[in-house]
Amino acid sequence: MSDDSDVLVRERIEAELRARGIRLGLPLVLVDETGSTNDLASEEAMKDIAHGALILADRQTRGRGRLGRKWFSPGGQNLYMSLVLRPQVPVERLAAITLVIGLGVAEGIAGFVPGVEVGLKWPNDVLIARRKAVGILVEASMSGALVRHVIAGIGVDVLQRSFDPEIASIATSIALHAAQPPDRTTVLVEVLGHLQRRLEQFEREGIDAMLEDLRARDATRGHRVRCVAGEGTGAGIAQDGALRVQLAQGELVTVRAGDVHLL
Ligand code: BT5
Repeated sequence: MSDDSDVLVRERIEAELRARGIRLGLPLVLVDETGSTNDLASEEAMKDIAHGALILADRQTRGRGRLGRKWFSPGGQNLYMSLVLRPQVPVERLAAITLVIGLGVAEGIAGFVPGVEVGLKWPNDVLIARRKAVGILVEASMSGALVRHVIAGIGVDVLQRSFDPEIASIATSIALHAAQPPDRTTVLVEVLGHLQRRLEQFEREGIDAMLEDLRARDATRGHRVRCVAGEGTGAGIAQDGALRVQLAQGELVTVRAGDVHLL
């Protein structure tokens, strides 16, 4: 199966964002290639680039996930982006921002795959039909108890149809589920629109107002999972954004860190 590809053009992205009244994503820095957009974004953040700025790359040579894991980042096909955010939220509420971003991205891509389940796998994956299509890597820069800035790195598999053997059994893309594969710019603008709405809501109200929507997309609920505490069944997202798991031995635990695997 051959992969589709398209070209990202800065002027077109900026024009579409402006036409839709979307401020998130501007200013935009677009590069052909970089190591990791999260690193480029953190350099820009140190130079005081504005809240909402977007660093976007056609491909990455050292795309990364959490704990130094690799994010496959071939050119021409997917979105590799990092937003510089200076969220006005108390530091103790910041951890939930990964879920908020996941929700915004899920809503942004759902329209391209009608009738297909777009779910969130706590804490940082968006799944299409239960396979990973999006990874999110949030890195915060702190100064004491103050949040200086947050880099929200988002990788979205858009047009790619065949994956490296290492991830072939777990990864998917929008194109593999869409009747008509969208171009990357259209997906980017849609995702940024939804992200802007959810991030503004998060600053205003915390995650309370979106708990119902988060829970509706929870891909672990009622499914067998393995988490740091052991194996069990996903028992829903808690009020503060943590994940509850009903362990096989009977205990109900609250998971706040680490990976959760769907079994
Ligand atoms: C993540 O980590 O899922 C966060 C990935 C964030 C990537 C974005 S791209 C823009 C920005 N710049 C960066 O350098 N990173 C961010 P984690 O939960 O640790 O998952 C990593 C795992 O996802 C890998 O070990 C693979 O199993 C799988 N994986 C790697 N590349 C993938 C891809 N393209 N599509 C689907 N799954 C992939």
